[in-house]
Amino acid sequence: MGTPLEEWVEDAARKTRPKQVVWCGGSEAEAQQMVETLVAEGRTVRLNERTYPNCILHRSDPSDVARTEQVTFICSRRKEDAGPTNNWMAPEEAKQKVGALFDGAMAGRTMYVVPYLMGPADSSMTRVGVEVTDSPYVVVSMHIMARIGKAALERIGKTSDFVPGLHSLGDLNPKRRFVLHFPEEKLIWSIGSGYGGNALLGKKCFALRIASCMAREQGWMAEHMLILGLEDPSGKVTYMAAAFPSACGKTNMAMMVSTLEDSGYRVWTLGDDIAWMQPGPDGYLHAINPEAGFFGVAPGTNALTNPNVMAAVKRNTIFTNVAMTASREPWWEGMTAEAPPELTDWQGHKVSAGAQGPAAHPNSRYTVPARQAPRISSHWKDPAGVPISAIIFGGRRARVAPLVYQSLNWQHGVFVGAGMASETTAAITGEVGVRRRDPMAMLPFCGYHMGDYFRHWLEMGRRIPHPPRIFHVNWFRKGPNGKFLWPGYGENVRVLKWILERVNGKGLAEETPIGFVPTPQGLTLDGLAISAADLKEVLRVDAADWQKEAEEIGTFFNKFGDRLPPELRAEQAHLTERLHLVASAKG
Ligand code: OXD
Ligand code: MN
Repeated sequence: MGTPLEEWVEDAARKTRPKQVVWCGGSEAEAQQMVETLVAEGRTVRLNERTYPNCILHRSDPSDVARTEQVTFICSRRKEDAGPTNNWMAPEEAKQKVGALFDGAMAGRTMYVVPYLMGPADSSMTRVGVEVTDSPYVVVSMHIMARIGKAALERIGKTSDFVPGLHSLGDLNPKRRFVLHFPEEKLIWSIGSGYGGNALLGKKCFALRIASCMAREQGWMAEHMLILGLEDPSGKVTYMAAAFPSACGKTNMAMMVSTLEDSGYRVWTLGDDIAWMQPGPDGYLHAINPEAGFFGVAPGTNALTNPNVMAAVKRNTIFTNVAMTASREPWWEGMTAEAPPELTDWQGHKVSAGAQGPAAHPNSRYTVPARQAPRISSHWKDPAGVPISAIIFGGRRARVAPLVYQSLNWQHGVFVGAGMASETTAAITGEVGVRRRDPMAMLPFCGYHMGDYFRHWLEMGRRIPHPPRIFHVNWFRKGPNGKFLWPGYGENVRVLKWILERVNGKGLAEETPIGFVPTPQGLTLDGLAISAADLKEVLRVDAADWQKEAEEIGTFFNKFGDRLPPELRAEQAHLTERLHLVASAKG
């Protein structure tokens, strides 16, 4: 009898029938060998070794370029435990139907066994996973995104304390693509896709969907949040976590180069996508970044929007579905003002200037080690995590939501997160620019009933003696002319500075029906060219718009039936009441 891990791997091999099984240790030599394999397969090229040392460009199957939520399932025993926002399949049916697709799926291929840690090796918040996969691209990506090898194996030892993840590319046919989560068993099965969010099982599948279930059972939180530290002129660093839907700028925000550096406000990076948080002995909510790399959206990234990542991706980086210049450098729309005259597009076709359509896929990505971020915080691997003083929710809203507001208290903050909405982006397959409710930016990632998830948030608030203050931001509000009102990027530090002041009981604010909104004097605006009219507009709370919003949130809440915590229904009623009061005072 082998260990539970050995037995599970043997089972997986018996089912998928690979020609060989290779255990991965995470060494550099292993990564290089994997790159050789990828290059030989023909969809991967090495980039300019002088300007982009140790960087590769991988071109995925054109049908496999984003997360596919329609084939992502929560396979809980009871349908009602998956809730109304998840696709559900019965575990037995899933095992049968998708099990059949795994039969012989690795024939003629190599099965790689990747033991990995989510979190620093010496943290009690860290959890272990093992992914078996037939994709060398997944292995090289996991080398960057997680901590692979010995430390994970040592932690598992003879126990069954690991999250198993079975992955195969299958035949890459979207009709035979499934991403399955078994929350009771803490098991993941993914077939038919090599795309990051579907195939790097440590990320969305484990660190969010399965971890959200573990977190609820064990009294912690697994959230779709970046983590950053804001240093003030005294040198004190205040930590904040922020949740935004996919491709709404979390990586840019986490790596922000503050435009207030000269006055002593500097941003430190800890994580760009996922935060695991647990109350610490000091009574604060502590966060770790379970990942070790960033899987960021390339288009629109440039020396202005994210100079830090532009420096970071100059070495040891995997580019996926970007375009390539004649000198074998990566390129994407928005990287430079003008496209280079000659390009190879994301599908490997030569295109010339003025060609139709983007040369890089709108969801093309870079995968870069976190340690390469120029402003990586010295605490990013701290086993105790960092104490979080502010939680920030945000979405892409052309209207309604002001630049920033502070919730009235934790319960109201949970309501703000639960009612969040955003316009969809290219990170998921489907229509772009459609507004959808995306509570806490977890709509695609919560592994259980969202009504219970809201309840867990409320419960956590009661358990944290010094809970973070909760805010909402919107960098994307537009004026009547359709132009963005706020410059964004490094200027967003002005909003973070206000948040910091509010956390410290300062910061000028007006109490509105939706919460505390900065007064125009409350924001530090020196050196910023924004007209008084635009400033007023970006901070404006329109009662009529918000009445409609409150109604829509109410309708959305109906989905959750009696699993919606009554506290949230009460918050919605209070908001409506406050809006009425303001409207009648004006009228
Ligand atoms: C991501 C996503 O890749 O949210 O982080 O889709
Ligand atoms: Mn994400």
